[in-house]
Order: sequence, then structure tokens, then C-alpha cells
Amino acid sequence: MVYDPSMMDVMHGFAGNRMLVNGQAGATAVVPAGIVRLRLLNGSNARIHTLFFDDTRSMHLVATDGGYLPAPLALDVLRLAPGERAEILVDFAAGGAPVLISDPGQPYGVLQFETDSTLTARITRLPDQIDGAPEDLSGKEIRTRQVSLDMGMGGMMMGGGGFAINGRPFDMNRVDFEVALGSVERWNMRSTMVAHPFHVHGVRFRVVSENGALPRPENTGWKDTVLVPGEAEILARFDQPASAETPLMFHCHILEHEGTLA
Ligand SMILES: [Cu+2]
Repeated sequence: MVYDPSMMDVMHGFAGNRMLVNGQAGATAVVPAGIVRLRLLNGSNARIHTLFFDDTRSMHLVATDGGYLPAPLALDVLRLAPGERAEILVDFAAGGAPVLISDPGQPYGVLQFETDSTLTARITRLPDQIDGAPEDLSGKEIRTRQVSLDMGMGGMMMGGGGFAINGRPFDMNRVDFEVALGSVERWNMRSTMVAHPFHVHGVRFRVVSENGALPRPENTGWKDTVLVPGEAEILARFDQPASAETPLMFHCHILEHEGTLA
């Protein structure tokens, strides 16, 4: 596998041509003939996965980045941007060898499953409810910030990555926001040119809207990473202490956008 991104790859994020699952190419997961809980993390450096099963079986979403949902949410398709996590329950009781696929437009196999009836399924029925109760943060915010995820060809031509937040490239020695511990803030996010998966350390947030519409089902629980397709509003609760010496980061989760390339 060769990592040799062109300037366009740096702009859009470098998409490799080999799918690895837990570090393995051509991985197969052997599962019991029952309900199996899968913890998914998109560890690709830039690729947004749009996951579905080849036999169109449902995925029951039970948790997102930062916690459980109140009840399982049946999905045919699950979108996962770099850095996002999801936990799903999948019913393999009927046996067979389904394949988890990504990208309805240009499908590629992600993970082959094999059912083994000698294995014991620990989950025998789909729960009606889960303990999760993502807190409603609306109206609790003490301030609103504008966060613009920028990229400029000019900066790139001059040798830098050209990536900036609110017009400023990353600098380890600069603290951008001071936030009161325990407070809730509304951040109005905006991506220019391409969609960026935005990640904040040390917080949990709720997605209020995406491009003016209600959040997609995958974004209805506690999150710490969200794909900002154009505009997104989030309400974030800051419960982790951080000092000027050890500040928390916020950044795009596309690897090529995370720093300035020399
Ligand atoms: Cu980005």
C-alpha cells in the first residue's frame, strides 16, 4: 500500500484502495446465530463509509460516539465519517454469510460474516429500551460561537495545507476558546468547499441541525464528532477540565486536514 497523496488528495482527503478491518485485509467475522453487537469505528483517514448489508438486513443502532440511545433505531444504511463511532445490533439468527458493504454508489466489501451455530449468542432478543437518555441541552447554552472550517488554495500553493479554523491554522501555542467548566455552548459550524468531520476533545454534544434540517438518525444521540456538510449546529457540554498548558483540541478528522503539511 502506497501513501502518496496528490494535492487534490490533500484537499479532499486521501482515499486508499484496500479496506482493512482491525488491520486485516479480507477480514471475516465468525458470529453466533443470534443477535450480535458490533462496535464500529471509522478509522479510515478520509473515507466516509455508508454501510449496509448485501441482503438489506437492518442494523439496530444502540449507541453513538458518547453514549446509548433511549431505544434501538432500525437503520438500512449507516453513515460513518472518520472518527465517528456507532454500536449496532445485528440479527444473524437465520444464519448465512452476509457481507457488510459500503457506498451504494460504488459498492465495496467491508466485512464478511460467517455464522457458526456452535457458538452461543449472548443476546437473544432485541431490547425495547436501553438505558440511554441523551440530555436535552436546548436553552442551556450560555454563549454562541461561530466555527468556520476553512481551506484555501492560496495557502496550499504556498506550501502549507491551507487548512484553518476561523481563518487561523493550527498553532500548538495558541488557545482559541476559553470555555467555563460545566457550561453548555452553541457552536454554529460551517464547512467551506468540502464536508469536514469535526471533532472536539473532552466534550459530549448534541446535534441540533444539519443544513437547517433535523439531524440524521445517526446523529440523534451523544456525539463528539459530526460531519459538517455545509452547516451544522451543535450544543456542547464542557465537563472535562483543561488548562492553558494542557488544552483540549478541536479539529477536522480527515487525516490530511489535521495539520499543515510541510
Ligand atoms: Cu477536513
